Amino acid sequence: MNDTYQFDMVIAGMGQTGLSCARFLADRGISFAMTDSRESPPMLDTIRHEFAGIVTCPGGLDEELLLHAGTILLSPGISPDEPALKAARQAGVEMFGDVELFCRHAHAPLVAITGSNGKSTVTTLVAEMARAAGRKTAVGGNVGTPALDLLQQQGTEIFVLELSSFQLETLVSLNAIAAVVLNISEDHMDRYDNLQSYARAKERIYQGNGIMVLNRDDPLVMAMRQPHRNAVTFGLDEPVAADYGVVTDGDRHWLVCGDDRIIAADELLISGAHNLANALAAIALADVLQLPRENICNVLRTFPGLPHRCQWVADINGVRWINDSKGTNVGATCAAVKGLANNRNIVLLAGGDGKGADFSALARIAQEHLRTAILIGRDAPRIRQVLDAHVPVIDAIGLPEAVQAAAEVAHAGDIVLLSPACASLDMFADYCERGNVFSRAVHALVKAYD
Ligand code: UMA
Ligand code: ADP
Repeated sequence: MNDTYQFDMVIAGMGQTGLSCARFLADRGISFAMTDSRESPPMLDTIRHEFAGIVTCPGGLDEELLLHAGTILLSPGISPDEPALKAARQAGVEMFGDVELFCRHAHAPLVAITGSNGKSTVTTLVAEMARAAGRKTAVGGNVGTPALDLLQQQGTEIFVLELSSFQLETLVSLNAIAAVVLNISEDHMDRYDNLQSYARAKERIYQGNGIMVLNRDDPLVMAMRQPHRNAVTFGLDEPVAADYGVVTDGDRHWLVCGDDRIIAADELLISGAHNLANALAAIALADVLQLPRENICNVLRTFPGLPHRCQWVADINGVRWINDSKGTNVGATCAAVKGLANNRNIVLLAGGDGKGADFSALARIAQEHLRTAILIGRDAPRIRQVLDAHVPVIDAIGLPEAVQAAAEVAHAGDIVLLSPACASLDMFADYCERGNVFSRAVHALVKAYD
């Protein structure tokens, strides 16, 4: 590489995050170059068009470029353990991600949300609650809009950020006024050595001195409690003191804070025990922001849930079809099945890229709740090994074929649930495309039966 190739920053990754970093740096006149391991990263054309003359090196992380960087700005999808990045770090080059840069420049209170499952639901609930209370709210991070893009919104009073373990790995300047780890279950085991190292990445959300919001039903989260910090807990049992929980009165369940009844569970539009936990976490975070309870409750009464999360698609001949394409790990699929099941009435469509997961927890829900499992994708054989002893298993070559097979085996009263316990990337662009393919195949069935 030419010696003149020296940049204040080298952005690793030319996806959404890389583009947001480039815009941030260009606006501030900071020199940068970009590299990506892929031959054709998704934002390459946009970047070359928007930043004419910028050095872009796709087709492999460019070690020379990285070694000569002042700082490496790392996209979340790239592991810091990539050899070229390790070499640059060993040579003394500083490295962090977009959220670190965001934290150094954000000047409004920040609520931070992580966990293996429920992040986007809780992030959206808190942001909607803040907006309902008339607070100018910017929401983003892993849920969609890259953090740095949020800085362009003028007059923001509250930032609500969903943070993935990847984004937390290199973060040191976070100081959220309230932060939560919703739960920990296995995910991204193709990137972490074990569950402990994944949990350690998540735990980084509790840096700083804000209120720790903790899930008391999850021992791995409770182990993160720091004794000298202010903390509140949430859980599905009766709470003590000013913690959040559920009490039962006759046949009604109430979401409460201490003795204070906030809302009855049957008033919520989102369903399943996991969503009660999500609602409690959102209330706890909203209370730190001192949002009026009236606004909090109105949002809980009207929020229909996000697309591709246990989303109703159709009822056909007494069979209900549900799209939970965002169920991308074993914990999410178990929660979705338990939340929806009534005896063994679930026909589960699962499979895809398991990200190195251990699928054995699916055996228990299979025994209790599944009529049949229909499998697609790369890791179908590994899931079959776990399920075979407990439930009939059918292989399908694609999702439309899986929908056809499900229509043949489902009985009236059953639920056909797409909740793959896997990422979609072996067969689809993302979980949204997978969910849309499912919904289209189900709607085609509706027409066929008309
Ligand atoms: N990639 C390469 N080589 C590279 C750079 C990326 O192969 O040099 C691959 C990654 O392995 C990944 C994909 O490209 O499979 C995207 O990586 P990226 O870092 O460019 O991702 P962005 O487009 O910037 O999107 C990221 C988040 N994606 C990931 O962390 C993988 C988005 O979360 C997030 O919405 C966005 O930033 C804005 O903050 C998505 C996600 O899947 C929804 N997150 C994971 C999850 O929720 O499980 C963590
Ligand atoms: P994330 O952003 O963490 O992926 P989402 O809110 O998008 O979480 O929900 C994704 C899926 O995870 C849902 O479709 C559901 O299957 C499952 N899920 C949601 N909340 C929880 C929870 N609190 N515990 C376990 N599983 C959950």
